[in-house]
Amino acid sequence: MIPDEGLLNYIIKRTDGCRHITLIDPGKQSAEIAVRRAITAIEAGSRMIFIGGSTNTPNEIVHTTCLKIQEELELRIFAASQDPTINEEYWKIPIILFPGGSHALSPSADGITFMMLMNSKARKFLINEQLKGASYLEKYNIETIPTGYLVFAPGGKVGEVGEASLIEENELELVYSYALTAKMFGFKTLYLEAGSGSNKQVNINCIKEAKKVDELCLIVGGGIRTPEQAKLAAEAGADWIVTGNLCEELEDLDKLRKTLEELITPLNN
Ligand code: 1GP
Repeated sequence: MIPDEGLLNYIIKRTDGCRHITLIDPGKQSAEIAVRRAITAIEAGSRMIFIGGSTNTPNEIVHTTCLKIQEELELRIFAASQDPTINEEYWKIPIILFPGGSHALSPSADGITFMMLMNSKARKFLINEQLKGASYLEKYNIETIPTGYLVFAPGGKVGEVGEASLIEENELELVYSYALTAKMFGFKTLYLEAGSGSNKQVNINCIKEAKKVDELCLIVGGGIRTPEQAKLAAEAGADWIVTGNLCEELEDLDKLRKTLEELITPLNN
């Protein structure tokens, strides 16, 4: 659901401190489970849902997952409209496609991280997949969030599949140049990625370096599992923290709620 202030404004505003994104991989769970996880994550304070992850998930599965989450959010918004103690806006949480290419799209999504994998060696991830997907996004009126995507060592599967020249933690000048280039291209957000399931989060000095470029909203993810790691990234300048595996591993929804609350609550304090 698109918040009243509009999708891009909602994403890039800086008044809230650091916020949290839950990444849901529709290839790893049924749509019903994805809905329960998304709702629990929102109750715990997560303020955006990314849909993506596995390579080659069919469009149909991605679409069903987006649709079912949107239907549940509509119910929550309706319930809130009948209850003066609940703010409807709380449930207007964007469902955003976080694709690995021009596949895995859905007209039910509110938007898409329209990304350039800036440190890829492959034309495919610099411009070709974007060319393939552009008409679809126009046809279904899916809002694009212009995003620079940088993969840091160790990089994991995305580093490998995306043929990235992985950025090492001491390459601070390079990070700054990438961030500057992202801004000059007109990207609104820059996603600093260590790779899903990585044993190392993006180095805090790299986050600080990217933060030196103003007007870029920083999304940081990969390997973040503890409140301490999330807090470090937030203090270094992340506007959004993404966690994926952390949520996928917790089948019990009460545990998921508690774990996410412990990670998200300190981000704004
Ligand atoms: C992957 O940055 C995200 O693109 C999330 O990574 O699964 O390690 O949380 P994790």
